[in-house]
This record gives sequence, C-alpha cells and structure tokens, in this order.
Amino acid sequence: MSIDYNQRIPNNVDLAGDRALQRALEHWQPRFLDWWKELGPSDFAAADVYLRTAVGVDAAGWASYGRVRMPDYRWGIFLADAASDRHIGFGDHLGEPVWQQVPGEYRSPLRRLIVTQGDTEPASVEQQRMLGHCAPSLYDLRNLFQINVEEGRHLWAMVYLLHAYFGRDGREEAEELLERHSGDPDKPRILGTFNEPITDWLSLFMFTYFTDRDGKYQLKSLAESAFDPLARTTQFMLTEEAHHMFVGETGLARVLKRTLEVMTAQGSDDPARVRGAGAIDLPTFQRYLNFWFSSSLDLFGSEVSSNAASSFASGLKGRPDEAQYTDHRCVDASYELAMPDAGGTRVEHVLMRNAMNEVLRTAYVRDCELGLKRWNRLLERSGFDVRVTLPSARFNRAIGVWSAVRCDPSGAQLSAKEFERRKDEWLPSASDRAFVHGLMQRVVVPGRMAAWIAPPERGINNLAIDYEYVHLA
Ligand code: BYC
Ligand code: FE
Ligand code: FE
Repeated sequence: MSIDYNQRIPNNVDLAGDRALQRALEHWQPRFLDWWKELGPSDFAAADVYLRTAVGVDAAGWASYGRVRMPDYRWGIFLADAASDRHIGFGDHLGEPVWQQVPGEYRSPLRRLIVTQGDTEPASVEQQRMLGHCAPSLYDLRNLFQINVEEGRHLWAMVYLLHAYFGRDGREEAEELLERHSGDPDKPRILGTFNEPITDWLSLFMFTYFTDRDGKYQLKSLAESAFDPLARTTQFMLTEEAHHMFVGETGLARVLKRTLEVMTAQGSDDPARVRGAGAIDLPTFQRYLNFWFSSSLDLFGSEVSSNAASSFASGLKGRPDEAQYTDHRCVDASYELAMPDAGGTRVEHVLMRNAMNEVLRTAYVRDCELGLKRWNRLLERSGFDVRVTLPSARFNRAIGVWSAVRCDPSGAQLSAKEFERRKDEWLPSASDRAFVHGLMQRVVVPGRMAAWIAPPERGINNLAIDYEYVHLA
C-alpha cells in the first residue's frame, strides 16, 4: 500500500479505515509536536533544512529530498509491505503463521519491548538538542536534523503499535513516552545510555556509530518477530538507521583524518601539540570511544537473562538475520560464558535461550570492529604506529556479570581503588571534556568546516559539499 500524504498523519496502514484509531493518534499528534518544540532541536524551527522524507516504502520511494522546516516535517506511520504467507522463524511456535494480533499471554512482555524500543527514540532527540548551536558545518547540521526527525518518526512507529494493538494501556504508555526525559532525575529514560548527555560532536559521532548500531541489532531481532506489525515496522526503520550509522562512521573518520593531517605536519603524535593545533588528539578520541562503546554494550542487557529466554521462546524477539542459523528452537543448545571468579574467570555453560543477549552483543561487537579496521587503515597509511582499539567487553560495564568487577581496557581485573586512580587514562576526564567543548565552534558558511574535522568525501544526494544544506532564517 502506498503512503497517503493527504491525511493529517501520513501512513500506509489505511488509518482512515479505522476512525477510532485515527482519532486517538490525531489526539496524540499535538502532544508530540509540543514535545518537539520543547525538547527537540533547540532553535532552528524556522530554518529550511534539506531533508529526506519517505514517500513510499520501496526502493524508489523511501528517499525523497526537499527543503522543509523541521516542525513541518511529515512524521507518519510507514510499515514495510507485508510478506505473503510469513511464518514464525524461531522459538516454540516455529513454523506457525505469524500473528496479526497480540496473543493475550504475550501482551505484557511484548508491550515492554515496544515501550523500551520507543523510549530510546525521543531520548536521543533530547540528548542531541543543543548540538545545532555548535555544528562544525552546514552539512553536519543537516545530518543532525535528518537523524533527529527520523528518531521522531521511530517514536511514531512504536506509538502506532501501542495505540493500534494495546488498547488503553497502550495509549497510556504512549503518553508516558513523552513524559520521561533523558537525564531527568525523577523520570529518566529507561536505558542507561539514553540518559548520558551529548553536548559535543565527538560524542554525537561516537553515539551514532556505537549506540545507533545497538539500534540496528535490536531492530534486526525485532524484525524477526512473530508479531507481524512489529516485524514490518522495524524492517522499515532499518532503512533509515543506515544513515545514522553512516554519520557516525564517516564523522569519526573525518575527525581522524584531520588529526592525522596535524600530526603529519608536525611530525609528531604528541597529544599536547595536536591539541595546540586545534585538533582532537588520539588518546582523547580513544577515551571517548571507550566510554560510548562500553555504555552501548550495556544496552544488550545481562549475559544470562530469563527475559531474553522467554522473548525468544515465545517468538517476540529473534536473533539478527535468524535465517543464518540452523537451530531455530535452541531447546537443548548451550552457550559457553566466561564469568568473573575471584580475580580470574570461570567458564559456565548456560542454556542458549538464556544467553540470547550475549549472542546479540557478540554479533554487535564484530560489526563495530569493521569501522575500526577502516579507521586504522587511515592511521597505517599516515605512517604513525598508533592504532585505535575496541576495549574489552569487560571494561566499564554497568549491566551484567562484568558490572560486579572493575577491569582495565584489556580486560584485566583490578581493584576499585586502582580503577578510580587510573580511570582518567581510559575514560574522558573533566579536562578532556573541557578541551573538546572548547573546540565546538559553530561554522555556518556553506562548505566551510571547523578546524577539528576534515570535510566529507561527498555531499548528500550527489549535491556539492558547499551546497547550503540548511538555510538559516
Ligand atoms: N540500562 O534481563 P535483563 C535504538 C534492565 S537502541 C538500564 O538484563 P533484558 C536507538 C532491563 O530493562 C535499541 N536498564 O535484560 C539508538 C530490565 O529491567 P526490568 C533499543 C537496563 O530484559 C540510538 C532489567 O535490567 N531497543 O533504537 O533481557 C538512537 C533486567 O534485564 C539496561 C531495544 O532495547 C540498561 N542498559 O534486555 C535512537 C529493544 N539493560 O524490565 C534509538 C527492546 C537492561 O526488570 N528492548 N536493563 O525493569 C529489549 O530487547 C530489552 O529490554 C533489553 C534488555 C535488550 C534492553
Ligand atoms: Fe531510531
Ligand atoms: Fe537511529
């Protein structure tokens, strides 16, 4: 079904055919807009932004570009086309037809998954709301706003499911998605990373590389869901997600490129001299990476989780690309897990179903490594010996078995006191943050870049890099 843009809420779910649902969502719409005005991008409401909007869910329609003011963006409900004759691909219901309604016994865990997913979307917009004021270029400013409007749409995607399939509870949850706020001491967002402040662009690029990538893995596992409307909506969200991770990967590559230019010109990788030239030194880059990677690892939940086991068993949440596996039930399969034990480790065999969070996390780590390989090729070519690395998954964890002990980035355990003493070597210190903040100067001349970042290799949608991607009012 094509997207109907003549409706107040653009959609491809025949919203007009269900008056009660349409009214309920039209009632929620002004609340969303109020939230956007209050907690979306600070200022810039009058700016014309070169944005991508979906006009169809197929390859031809999902990326249509034009100039839009953000408050006029057409947030809507877009589901990937239904696959005919889709069957459940994993768990106890393997091979049964997928569900178009929520089975009563799974209502509450399914709602919890949808609410948790939905909560992250507006959280990220809240986290990023001040960044427009210190964007390193108009190109980057546009990318930030593109991500922000799409995360707003991802909230719509989950709110649609809550309204359409969860009755009164769903409507209440939809209200609460606008009432919790990132970093709010009384009503914080659900997951840890989404309460961390993002007030500089190095953090934004780390977040879009590492945290949006958690989004990719979670969405991919929800795209396998037996609940077909959830599978279809997350499938379409994944097409938008690719750009968010692109911004992270290329943003970080551009930071490194600029740093390497400075290091080459000076013939030295001395952090103080790199900083003196207005670029981000590699140790600081590595500490930001350590922070956002370890925080994002927590988003997968505990290594051993009965929630994860029942989500898999009941067909609510599968594994990314479930078709790659041969055993889709995982009834007897086990998983070897290294646990901390008296300063060392011991291996425990746990049921595969209970280890699903760890299965996802491991796939995620492998995906994260690809970017590091590319960045390290830049470092290699520059002739310097330094490399960037992913810290051990045991480092700086707040969730799961490794949260009980302190480890250094190599994974070696140390005392809490020792960790405290050395943590500024491994995580951004107050002075790192002050330095990075000091670099964040706004650049608004088309084609110009802040001194700490190299220009992108190409513009958006084949436009020039010096195209005026945002026309400031
Ligand atoms: N922080 O059995 P456990 C995205 C809680 S990102 C705080 O270990 P479970 C995006 C957990 O909620 C993708 N709390 O874990 C990216 C539970 O609490 P309750 C977001 C945490 O349930 C960038 C308790 O600990 N999508 O889209 O197996 C920009 C014990 O739970 C954390 C999803 O996450 C944490 N890090 O798995 C914009 C998918 N981790 O219920 C957007 C939906 C765990 O006992 N969510 N807890 O009070 C899920 O699949 C699961 O809820 C989780 C946790 C994987 C998050
Ligand atoms: Fe999202
Ligand atoms: Fe995203």
